[in-house]
Amino acid sequence: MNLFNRAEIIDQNFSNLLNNNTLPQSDKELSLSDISLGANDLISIFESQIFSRHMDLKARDLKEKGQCFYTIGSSGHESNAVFGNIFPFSDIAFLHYRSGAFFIERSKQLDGGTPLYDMALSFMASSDDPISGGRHKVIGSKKLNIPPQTSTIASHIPKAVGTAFSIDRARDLDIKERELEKNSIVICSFGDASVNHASALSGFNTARWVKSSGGNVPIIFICEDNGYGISVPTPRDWISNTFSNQENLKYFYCDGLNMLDTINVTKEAEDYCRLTRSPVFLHMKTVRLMGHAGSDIESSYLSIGQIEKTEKNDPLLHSARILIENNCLSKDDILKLYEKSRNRIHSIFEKATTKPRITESSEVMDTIISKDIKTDNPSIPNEKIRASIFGKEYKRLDQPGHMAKLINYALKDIMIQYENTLVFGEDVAQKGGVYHITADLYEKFTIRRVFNSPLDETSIIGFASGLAHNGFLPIPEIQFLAYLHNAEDQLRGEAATLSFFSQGEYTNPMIIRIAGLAYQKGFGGHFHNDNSLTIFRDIPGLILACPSNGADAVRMLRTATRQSYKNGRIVVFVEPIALYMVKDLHKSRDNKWCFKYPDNKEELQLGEFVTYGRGRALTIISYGNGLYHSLKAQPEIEKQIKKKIKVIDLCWLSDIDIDSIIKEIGKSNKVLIIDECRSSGCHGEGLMALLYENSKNNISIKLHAAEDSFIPLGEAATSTLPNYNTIIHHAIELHKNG
Ligand SMILES: Cc1ncc(C[n+]2csc(CCOP(=O)(O)OP(=O)(O)O)c2C)c(N)n1
Repeated sequence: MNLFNRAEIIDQNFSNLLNNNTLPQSDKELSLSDISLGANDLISIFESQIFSRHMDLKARDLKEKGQCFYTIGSSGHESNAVFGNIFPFSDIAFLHYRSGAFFIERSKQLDGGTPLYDMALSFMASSDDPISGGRHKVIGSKKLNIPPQTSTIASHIPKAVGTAFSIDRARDLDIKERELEKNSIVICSFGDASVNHASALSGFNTARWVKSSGGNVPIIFICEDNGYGISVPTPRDWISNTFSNQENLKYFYCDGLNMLDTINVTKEAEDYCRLTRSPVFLHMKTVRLMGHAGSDIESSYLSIGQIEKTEKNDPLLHSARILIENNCLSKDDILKLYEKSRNRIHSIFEKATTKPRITESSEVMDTIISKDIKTDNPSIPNEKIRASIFGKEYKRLDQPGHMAKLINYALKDIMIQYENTLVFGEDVAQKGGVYHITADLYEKFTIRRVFNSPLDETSIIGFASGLAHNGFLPIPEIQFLAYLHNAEDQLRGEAATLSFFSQGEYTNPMIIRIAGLAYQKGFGGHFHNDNSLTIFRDIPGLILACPSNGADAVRMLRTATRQSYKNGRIVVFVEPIALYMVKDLHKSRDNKWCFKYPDNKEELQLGEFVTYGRGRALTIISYGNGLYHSLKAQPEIEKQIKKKIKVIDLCWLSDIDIDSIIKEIGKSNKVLIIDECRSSGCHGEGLMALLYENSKNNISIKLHAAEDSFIPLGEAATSTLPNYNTIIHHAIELHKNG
């Protein structure tokens, strides 16, 4: 026997210790009569534990033969089958990656499933895998109410909290898009090392914060504590010391080796959570077998004695003893069940190895964007309803206004039209946001739809993602662009990948409004003037909007909402702070940057851009503040070169319709791109590449972007940015020499 092949040893231990009557004992004396489940349930749970174990063993074997992409197993954690039995499948479950037994046991609640085969297909990364279509080995199923999770530990916790909050809120608001049952709760499991992660702490904290503020958060956090995070031991009593005494987080402990104890405590935890609609922390102590993952050699950081001691405490051995002691199964029955399960898993996995895999990039990318998740958008509200919501403002809608006012109007109309929208973020409710963009939405739509979040961007984006799992269309606000980076993973790693990993079966539409960009004099320095949108450039499927004026902002916000509602798209809507209150373009009181609120049907379609002027001598392409400053410079440029030019406002920084832009540039073969963002990695850089690649004409392009600098406070605040003079300078140079 190979000492390093612990799989073989663990497998043989099962039959040997059973045959020798040397099964491990438990400290807790419990019997069938102490629990509320019957013998059949125990047998079912045990069977799911065995299936899960054989999957790990078989997958290891196939991995060695190069036929399987096995990465991480469930061995030692099989008591999570108890959770799969106790929690009805109507309780949505955001699961730890060691949840094989949970998945199998939950699937027994539905007739006609093929969970073993489906999981085998996922291990094999086959395109037949019903959940990820061969894109990742994930545990997930739409039917079983288990959204697949990414490999990033703890990152599912903030969204699970959002989903928990959504359950009672969707019931109270009676939104028609609601997906989860009224009295359901959320299951969210993870490992003991993961609880240290900022995302996890963000989730626990938000759940408690919301409960303390009067909201309901029916969630059971399940910590499956095997004592290690890969090779790093969790300090003794760390989990109980940290979580057993937190307000609004009821702590339960169970012995994960003893299925009877796990059943009893889980039932208690469930009753408490379902009844009180409060967060619960269920701490299940268990062991980890066969190391962290396929490639992990435990003996490099644990002694053989330690490894063997753990293996003797295999939860399957404990379960076998419990079933024998309670006369549910005999030793022979168990041995037969064990071998029969081995054969079944063997043939299922062998079959799965023959199934197709995705090969083409087009197939891979097919699910990045989901389409038509809803048939239709809600209809535009009638004027009576609008008049009652807008109140005194209704008559003023025709009067030209600045961007801040117009976005506020648009949000009101959107909230009337889309009853499943929620607006939340830091200070957005009573205060109406730092810039009053959400002013009086709270009064008009009540705290149920407009509420303040805790001061935590991770929780804001995670919350949005979780709300969207239950039919809401969240419109979260990030107070300043620089602070989005605190929450980056919730957008980039989580929200943006959900459709990809679930073949569009799960989506988390949202419109994230972010106040940002530079050109504010005398306010904030770098962190309130952050001028980089690079983070959004490489997120597949993300829609990025950056309007330059109120009327376009309104039209774009409507398109964004429609796209999000109907196609599940994630939209980042960047609002240039410096333009919020701007009314004039060329001179004081000319009111040329004030616009009438567009008719409720008007939109600016994805990829559509706006052109100012028809001249051919030069084309300036820009967006946001850069566009505003380019338009200011346009008359002077035209005066100096004695020719007319045109200025294009990109409006959308994703979904760029390059063919139409090239057509618009037409015969003018000189293009000046003005980008207010830092030069390295800015969108202008990408646009320049696109133009060079796609243009058939000989074309001269100059990118005038901001310096690769942070923004200082005071006089020099705009010194690193394109401005009126530099734009004129570059335009003339390009016209002359380009
Ligand atoms: C954010 C993040 N950092 C690092 C990793 C690499 N990693 C994967 S699993 C793991 C250990 C997790 O331990 P624990 O939460 O105790 O769960 P266990 O694997 O023991 O069940 C680490 C560090 C990761 N997946 N995600």
